[in-house]
Amino acid sequence: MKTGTMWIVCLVLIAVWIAGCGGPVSMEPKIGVLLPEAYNTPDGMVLGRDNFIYVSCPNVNDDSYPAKIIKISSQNKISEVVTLPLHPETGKVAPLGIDFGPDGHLYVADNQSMCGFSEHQSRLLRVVMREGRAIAVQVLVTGFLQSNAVSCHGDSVYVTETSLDLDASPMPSGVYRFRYSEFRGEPVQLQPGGADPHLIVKFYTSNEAWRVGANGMGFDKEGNLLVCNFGDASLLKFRFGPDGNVKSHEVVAKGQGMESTDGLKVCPKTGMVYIADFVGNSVHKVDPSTGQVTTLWKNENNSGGVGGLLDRPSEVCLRDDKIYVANIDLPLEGNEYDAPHMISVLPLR
Ligand SMILES: [Ca+2]
Ligand SMILES: [Ca+2]
Repeated sequence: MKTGTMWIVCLVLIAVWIAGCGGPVSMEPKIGVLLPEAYNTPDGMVLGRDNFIYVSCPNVNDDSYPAKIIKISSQNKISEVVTLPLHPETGKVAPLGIDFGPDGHLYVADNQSMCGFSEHQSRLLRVVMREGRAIAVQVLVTGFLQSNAVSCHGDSVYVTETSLDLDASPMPSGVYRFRYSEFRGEPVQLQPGGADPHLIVKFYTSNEAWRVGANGMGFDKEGNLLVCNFGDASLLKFRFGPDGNVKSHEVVAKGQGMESTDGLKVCPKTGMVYIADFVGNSVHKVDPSTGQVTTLWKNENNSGGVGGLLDRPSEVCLRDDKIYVANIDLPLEGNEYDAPHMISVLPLR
């Protein structure tokens, strides 16, 4: 080998070694948690203080298996938290959004429209926890059309209502707020159609192809409310005044590669907002200070979820240095419900 060629070979080897040490991390999703048929439809997720991820499994894709909440250990092992009791009239239950309250109990949206019931039968439930075990399930609020995300913040629990009127165009949706102190006696019964005083935020979705409104939700470090408008593929921010009422409404980001905005999580360290994009089979990061969207991963529709590819992702959850992504795999718009059922993982960046 000539000296010049040797030098080129050496430089190439050094470049490969440097890339291997400090190059970009592969963003391709992997299977984080392979779910058996008993947990065939994963959706809402929240990280507990015990570092378990708590996951809602409405199991609407194969409801011969009852709806459950499960939890995922740091070694990605599955255990059951609770089997949810059925709605007394519909005979179904469909847990979606989930969050821990300051009392250590789980607050869970039961979205009856997932089971075909859209006569204001959806609810907010509380799973009473004691020493890591579920000991009771209480009905706190009834009368939602499509209760979806749940966020506990301060003295209240917030619930997104994905539609306030299924026939209206553009379609209204919004956010309800309930003080924990209201949950003493009988369940709160909502007035329909946006008339209830618990409704603090209302906005519209103009995309007629995806008539899906308020969806994922969270709070930033300053206590501002962040909400996804699914059909319009946007992230909204609402500020509160000193009286606790919402005083401003701004669009943080819209589009820029986002085809829908489903579940979200705010990174407690960086403030970045991570969003599952159900329609786009992708996961995005939004910088709320600039509104810039970075697509962290995207794959084609109907991937099957093979090898961890996204298969209609509906929710994200952040743990350690990973983004967990629940693939709800609903058979809509060209997607088939198919095995594997799973939670994907991506490196957090
Ligand atoms: Ca699929
Ligand atoms: Ca699948």
